[in-house]
Amino acid sequence: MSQSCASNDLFPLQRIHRRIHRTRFRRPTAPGRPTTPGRGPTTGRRPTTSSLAPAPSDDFSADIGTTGSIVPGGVVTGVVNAPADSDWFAITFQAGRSYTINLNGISLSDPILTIRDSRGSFLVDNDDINPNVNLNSQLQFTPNASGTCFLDVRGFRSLTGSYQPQVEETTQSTPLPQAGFQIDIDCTGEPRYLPIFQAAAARW
Ligand SMILES: [Ca+2]
Ligand SMILES: [Ca+2]
Repeated sequence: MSQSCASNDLFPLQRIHRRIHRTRFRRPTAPGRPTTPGRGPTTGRRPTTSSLAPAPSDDFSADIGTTGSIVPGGVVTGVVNAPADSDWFAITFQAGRSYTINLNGISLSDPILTIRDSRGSFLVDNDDINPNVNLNSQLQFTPNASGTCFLDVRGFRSLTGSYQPQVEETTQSTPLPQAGFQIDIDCTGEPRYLPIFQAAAARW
């Protein structure tokens, strides 16, 4: 019973002692220093990484595994997301045909167009259709062999923005003559000219 009473008698003194102890070692708030939510003077925590700007994403890669593609007669839209960004588009050309590739900037004020072969190696490029007048790009291309090439789009220097390449087939393959045609020769002049006309007809 005495233990119980001694405990009751001493309890208020222990509470006062703890209160004094905490007050003595509590870090005082600097006068005039604004308190920021989540960054109080007693927390000492660093800012979380969520406050950092996210890395810019890219829509098309700059390699032969790109998901970008375009067909003659088609139009696609892309974005040069960063100063060093380069977007590739796969395209299948047919040998003996000619193509006109136009690259028009939308918000990208000065695009550059490059054609690469099936391995991604450089073939030809164009910066401006007319320097200081028309900064869009244009290439005329007649492949020697059929196959897949790549259109490489980037911005001049560090320019970024959206763009739109389009491909047009500008010449059609020459149709073969129909078999079974006949050539009639009516020679009314001197007979000595007849073999000449006959030779010409046989050559046709
Ligand atoms: Ca891009
Ligand atoms: Ca240009």
